[in-house]
Amino acid sequence: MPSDDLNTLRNDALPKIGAAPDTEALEDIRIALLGKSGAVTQAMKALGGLEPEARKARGAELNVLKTALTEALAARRATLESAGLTARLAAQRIDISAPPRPEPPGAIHPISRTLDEIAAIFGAQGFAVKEGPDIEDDWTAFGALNIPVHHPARAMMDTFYLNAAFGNRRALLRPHTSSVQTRTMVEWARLRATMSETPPIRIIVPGRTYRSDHDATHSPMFHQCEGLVIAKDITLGHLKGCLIDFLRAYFDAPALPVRFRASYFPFTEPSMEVDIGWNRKTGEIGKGGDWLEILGSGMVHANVLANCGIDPREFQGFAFGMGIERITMLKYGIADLRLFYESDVRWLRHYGFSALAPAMLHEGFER
Ligand code: 2NL
Repeated sequence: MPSDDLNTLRNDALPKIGAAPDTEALEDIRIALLGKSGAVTQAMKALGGLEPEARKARGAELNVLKTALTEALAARRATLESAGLTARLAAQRIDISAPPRPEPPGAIHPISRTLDEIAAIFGAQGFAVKEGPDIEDDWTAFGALNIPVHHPARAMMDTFYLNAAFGNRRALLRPHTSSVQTRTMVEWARLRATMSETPPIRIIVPGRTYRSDHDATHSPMFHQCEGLVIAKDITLGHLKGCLIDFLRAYFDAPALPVRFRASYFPFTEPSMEVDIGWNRKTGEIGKGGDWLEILGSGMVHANVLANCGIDPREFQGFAFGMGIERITMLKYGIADLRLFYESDVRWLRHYGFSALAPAMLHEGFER
């Protein structure tokens, strides 16, 4: 049975704690009981003046009392705090019936639009889109492509080399997306060794490329799209049909004149530039007696196939490459390449495309 004074203290304190109207009042009660000069604290200090036997008994009583008060204080605090939160939530309710402020719709960048259109057109021809790293090694970007170490093409491409290496291969920023085709062929040749049947390679490779070059028509970062088809029976006829269809769909000109002109690339043999008909004076595409170079293409060089582990006596194929900025500028009459990368929202509003009208050219170009 606790001493009378402690009983009184308890019977007085507990209802007060339970009735504390807010956390400030509760804190005042806590200080009055358990603070430095609080009632319980004082009673604890007074223990020192008692006989050992009495001190032990009263000490135990005080501990029980202190625990009871501490628990009551915590319980009341929790109640007050949760009530406070409920009150705040009620007071700060958001009126979701208010009309939203209008947000200006974004626009698809012309480069993204061209990449979407290319994927849609080649997608309809059965091509898959492949991507790969922007940081490459010099074997994957040059060596495998029949461009030997001292070939002028390596210097020609003004490659950005990095102070890094992958084993004994130098790291660089890829100057074209062909390296992704190299990776695809190497992977495909490995897979083929484990399977009785392998589907043909039929890919396009859009992506960022880098060269140390900067003026109105060149940017150190730009975009290319290359394509690659490898199978047992692929001919130059497939190359021509594929690219003629692509160009007529992309420029939305069913009768677009297309010319294949002999050229040279180290990675293809034979190699061809692909020109389209246009009017040099008016810039109009599809009419007029002038030719405009659009693409590079050719049959994949036997050395390239062999470098990637593919037997050139069993397989052959074609490849092509084009500059995305260039064909975008031609199609939409954009004069300065540098504006592509300035992120000027006024330019983007003018030249951008609605995200609600995506490129879906596989729906048909027949007219
Ligand atoms: C151009 C010309 C071309 C290729 C790219 C290629 C890739 C492999 C094998 C063979 Cl892995 N060829 N790519 C072929 C011919 C032309 O690009 O004017 N690009 C902007």
